[in-house]
Amino acid sequence: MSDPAFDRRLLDLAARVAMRSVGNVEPNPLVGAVVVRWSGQTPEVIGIGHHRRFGEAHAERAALVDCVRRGHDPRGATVYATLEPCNHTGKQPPCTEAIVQAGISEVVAARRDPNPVAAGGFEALEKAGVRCRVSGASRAAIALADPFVKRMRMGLPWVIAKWAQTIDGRVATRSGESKWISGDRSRQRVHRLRARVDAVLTGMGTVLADDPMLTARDVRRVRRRAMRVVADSDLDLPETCQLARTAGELRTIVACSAELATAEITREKRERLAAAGVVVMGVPLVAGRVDLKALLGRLASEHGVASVLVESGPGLLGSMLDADLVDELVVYVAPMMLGDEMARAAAAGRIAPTLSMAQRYELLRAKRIENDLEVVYRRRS
Ligand code: AOF
Ligand code: ZN
Repeated sequence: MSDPAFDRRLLDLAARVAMRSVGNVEPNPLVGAVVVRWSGQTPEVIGIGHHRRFGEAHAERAALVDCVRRGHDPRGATVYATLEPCNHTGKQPPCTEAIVQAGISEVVAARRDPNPVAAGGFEALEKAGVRCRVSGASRAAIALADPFVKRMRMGLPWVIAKWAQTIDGRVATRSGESKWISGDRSRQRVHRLRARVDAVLTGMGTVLADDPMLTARDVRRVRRRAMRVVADSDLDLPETCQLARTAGELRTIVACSAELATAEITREKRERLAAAGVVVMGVPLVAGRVDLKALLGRLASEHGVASVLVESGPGLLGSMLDADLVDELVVYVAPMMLGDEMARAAAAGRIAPTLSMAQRYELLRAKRIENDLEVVYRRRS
């Protein structure tokens, strides 16, 4: 059965279940699958599964197990998966094997697996007589593997920038007052987000203005303990700030210029930071600032970072956007108006003097959080 409306419905469902495990499976992809039996034109979902935790069963196997547990026979059924079934033995046996053994007759996947080690699922399945096709009908199912695909192709983590703004797009008053723009529930959701990423990135401006902790507080289940990273080209981070004071408990990295990371004049400062548990990382500079792309690459390669949450002021965010390093925006819009052109905007960059040069985003989700709006955008590739 190949009907875009059904494809979308079934792949949307697979994507929705997979989303439950954000923060539990990375650096593996989020993957969801449903097993469907067609009676004429009507699909009956007889099994649902997703990849729940890094190292554990893949989505397709989980869906097939669910199908049998519910008393259904998967023979002749169709598997809708958000990612092409893997064809390798890693921490898990190949999904292709399970699919063939179960007697599945067709596989519909939202996208091919970009991992060269696991790829080739479609070819192996077709050889065994299972029909395979890619369906682009579900935006949610395609979007699910974006972080994984990016890391595979570019060796860079998935970067999410978050901020809270007024209706007229300001993140602080002209004097820098910003506590609080969004409501309690929105701020709680930010803590939950922090508990699902590998690193939180901020700039020295924010450290000096807010002295933040950047930890996930009052979160029921902390899925990942995010390291804190400060972009601080001049190595100014005070040893007395909250980040340095808690560096013994939570990995804290200060990224400064490669020169200052080894220079004699900073030796004592570096020793004091090291004694507090802060890791000093020397990074090349571009235009006098830390090369953010290089920083992200090293966080991925040296610290296994798959996702980064940027929580910074307009300066660092502007640089991140200028360099086109941000993949996703999570914006809280609070029902508040400043109407002051001197009040601060989210990003101070130089992206676009004309509309035709504007960076374009796609609206992924919007949700009401009490009186705020939580809006998620993705960079258009
Ligand atoms: C799937 N379904 O649910 C996932 C897949 O080390 P392993 O055995 O867990 O394999 C990880 C690789 O398998 C991962 O990099 C990706 O290519 C694929 N992940 N594949 O069919 C899943 N998580
Ligand atoms: Zn698999």
